[in-house]
Amino acid sequence: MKTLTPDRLRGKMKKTLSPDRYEHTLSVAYTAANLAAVHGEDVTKALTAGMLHDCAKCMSHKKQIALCEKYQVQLSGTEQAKNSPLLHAKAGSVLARENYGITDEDILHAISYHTTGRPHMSTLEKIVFIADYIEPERRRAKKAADDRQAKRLTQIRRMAFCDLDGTLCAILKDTLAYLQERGGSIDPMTRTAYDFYMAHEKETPRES
Ligand code: DGI
Ligand code: FE
Ligand code: FE
Repeated sequence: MKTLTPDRLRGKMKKTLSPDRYEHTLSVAYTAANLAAVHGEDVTKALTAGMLHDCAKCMSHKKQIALCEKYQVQLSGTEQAKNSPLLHAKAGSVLARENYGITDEDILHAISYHTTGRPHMSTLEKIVFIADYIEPERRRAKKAADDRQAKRLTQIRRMAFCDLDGTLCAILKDTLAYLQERGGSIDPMTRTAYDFYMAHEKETPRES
């Protein structure tokens, strides 16, 4: 299968996603492209990953599970739970490969880990994870229940263009605090990613 251009993917996402989710997707793709330009990453890869990061979001839970089973994707307990906010990342990565012809492993990993993060993320993975959190539509268009309502959004948006690891720490910290406040089950990968980047930040203090 031929790899589709971001332009073709945009048309496909418009057809498969809800209007709000499509707007969010465009915002993530363009935010990721800007972050890529600043941080020396491939802009087209960032656009592609951003365009596809939520491609499975509007599929039923049952179909997402079936897709992951078919391609033997390992799922954690939190990912398998009904109404899991995490499952679409793993299902989306499979869909990107099987339906949209993406073969670039870095793009596929960026989709897989855009919700939880993970230790040792590539620059592209960090960019997609961060773009998903800071995109300009986040506060406006998303349902309150699905929105972490980032307390430090202005600060985090500014930091994203100069310090990817510091931004990851801030987002993971606020996400864990939000989940703890709401009694949400924390996936081991979210916790591991947080511990990894906090330790990493302590080892490499930034100047000023
Ligand atoms: O798909 P989006 O809504 O654009 O955003 P997303 O994929 O980053 O995340 C959706 C939700 O997932 C968000 O409200 C935070 C939540 N989340 C992140 N890590 C965990 C988590 N939820 C649970 N239950 N456990 C986690 O470890
Ligand atoms: Fe998502
Ligand atoms: Fe998203």
